[in-house]
Amino acid sequence: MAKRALITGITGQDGSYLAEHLLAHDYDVFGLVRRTSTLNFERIKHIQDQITLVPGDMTDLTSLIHVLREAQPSEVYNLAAQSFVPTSWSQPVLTGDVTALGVTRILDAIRATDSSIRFYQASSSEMFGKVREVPQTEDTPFYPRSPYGVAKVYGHWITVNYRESYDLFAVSGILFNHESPRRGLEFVTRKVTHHAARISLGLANELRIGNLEAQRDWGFAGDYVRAMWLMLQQETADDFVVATAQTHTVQQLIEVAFNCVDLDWRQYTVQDQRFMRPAEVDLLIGDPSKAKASLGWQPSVTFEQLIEMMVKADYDQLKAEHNL
Ligand code: NAP
Ligand code: G4F
Repeated sequence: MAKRALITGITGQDGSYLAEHLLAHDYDVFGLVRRTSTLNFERIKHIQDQITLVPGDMTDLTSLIHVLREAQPSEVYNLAAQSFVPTSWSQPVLTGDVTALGVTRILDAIRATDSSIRFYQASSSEMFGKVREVPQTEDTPFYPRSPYGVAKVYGHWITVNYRESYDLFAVSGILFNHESPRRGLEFVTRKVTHHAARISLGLANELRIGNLEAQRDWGFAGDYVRAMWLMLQQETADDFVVATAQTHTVQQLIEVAFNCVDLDWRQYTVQDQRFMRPAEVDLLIGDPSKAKASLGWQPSVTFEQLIEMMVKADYDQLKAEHNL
């Protein structure tokens, strides 16, 4: 019999890549989707006839219980979250409700319906925040710097707690930033690659940006969903850092993206206070040794390849949209 998996956050960047990965491994894939007045299935429209979408919301425990009863999954991947860091300052209570308490709701729904379900929690390198050591490992203490980071720390520890309290197979993947052509336009990589493509096509004339010095460990989302799946195929439940072990500044990101379209980034980049954060995460760089040793996982796409892939996708899409 085919394995059944439920993905919360299936309409997001990672949800779409994970759904493709599970379909390729012959899973029956169910996706939790919340009601919206206009459909937002852009990232999954190419696989929509191969998956089953079920209505629900991470703020509504009853809906989660119904979804689990209907889908009867053996694996649940909890990717749903308010995931944009700046929004977590303007909507801190909502962020806590969805990104933190949502984890308890789905864990409790699992306990109430079928405690043999294996559970993956999408934890984040944002939990390291003002980093206590470099590089960051599974043992590095957390020091979150945003309401989003604080909510993810809660989600991480409630996952560990349910594993230890109720013997659930519940794991937390501490994933560093991962990007793709499907990344939301508000995140810095996609904002930069989209603007580089727009400027080179004559559709825009500047990139307004915040902190150029922040450093991130950026990888490809397609590689990272493979790590999520591997974590649920192990004999014992454990937590893993997933990262490339390379870090780059936002300025380097802009340089690489603008080089892809033969533009000098300095001529088009304007620093704008509106994109600065009240508290910044200055430096993230992960040590994925444990994932490599135990899961056999390693990234397959370099930073330069990732940015080139994203610029090209934006360029091709804009050209087609504007008949250029
Ligand atoms: P994303 O593109 O922002 O997707 C978030 C998903 O969550 C969307 O499908 C969204 O649905 C859904 N969602 C939000 N609120 C919900 C609610 N109340 N009920 C049900 N669904 C809800 O995020 P992503 O980049 O794919 O990231 C996936 C997960 O990994 C998130 O938990 C994120 O915090 C975490 N993470 C991401 C990264 C990264 O670099 N990408 C790194 C570490 C951890 P709508 O489409 O309806 O909005
Ligand atoms: O792309 P970002 O918005 O991602 P951030 O804040 O690192 O969070 C992402 O990665 C986390 C994993 O570490 C996830 F958990 C989270 O859900 C999300 O996917 O910003 C990256 C850096 C920041 O230092 C920010 O200050 O880029 C800097 N930045 C500079 N100018 C900007 C901008 N970020 C954005 N979004 N927009 C700017 O104009």
